[in-house]
Amino acid sequence: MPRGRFITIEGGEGAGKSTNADFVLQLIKDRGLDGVATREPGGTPLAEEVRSMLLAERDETVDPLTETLLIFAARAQHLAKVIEPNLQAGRWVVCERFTDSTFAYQAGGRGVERRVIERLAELVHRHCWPDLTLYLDVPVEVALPRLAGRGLDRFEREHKAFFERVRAVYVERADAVDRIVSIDASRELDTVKRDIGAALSRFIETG
Ligand code: Z5A
Repeated sequence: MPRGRFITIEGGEGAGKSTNADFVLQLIKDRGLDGVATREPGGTPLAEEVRSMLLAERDETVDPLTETLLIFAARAQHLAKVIEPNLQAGRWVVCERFTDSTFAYQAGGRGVERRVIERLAELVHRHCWPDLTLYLDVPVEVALPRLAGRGLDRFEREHKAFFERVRAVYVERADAVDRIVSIDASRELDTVKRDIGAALSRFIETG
């Protein structure tokens, strides 16, 4: 049984990750391939509990290293229980967010040293990096209004400069890392989906 492929969808809040995750999974199934969709932080009951801890508003400020370690703890569980078993069973895994988010939010946003994240990634998933990452790029001033009218979590309450730093790291990684395909997600949803479909087809046919 050939190993499945690991596809991640990345981007800031309101970029359209959830909106496009099912679409990506459907494209994969349309090719006759088996696949599952999941997300981070979360994806297992325990990792979803960690997610709730991370997103909750609280009086106590959360130390950036604590936040980073919690994210990697959830990731280790998610890898062990969902990502690896499905890849080994030949299924394609479509995951909203993974370690590129940690570089963007914890290094870019919070100021955690990148080498800390590199070392944790080495420890937790040295042999399991995404095969393809679809990075949905949206300027902060376009993305934030998309969230209007819904309750905001601890991250979404951050100031604009935080989200600008997050985006800068994403853009830098999209330039530097071959597996990351940047898609302008500020356009109409149909146009974004067309580009996602094209990137996925290229990957399936050549990758
Ligand atoms: N986090 C972290 O810090 N470090 C890590 O390593 C990881 C995560 C893994 C929760 O993630 C938080 O975890 C996240 C970072 C942190 N914090 N924040 N903020 P999440 O992925 O669950 O949260 P999110 O990014 O906030 O989700 P989101 O706001 O729902 O974004 P989205 O999934 O990209 O957007 P969406 O729900 O698909 O779309 C939002 C709205 O925009 C919706 O009404 C859509 O209909 C609309 N939309 C989508 N695309 C379009 C286009 N093209 N045009 C117009 N409207 C659109």
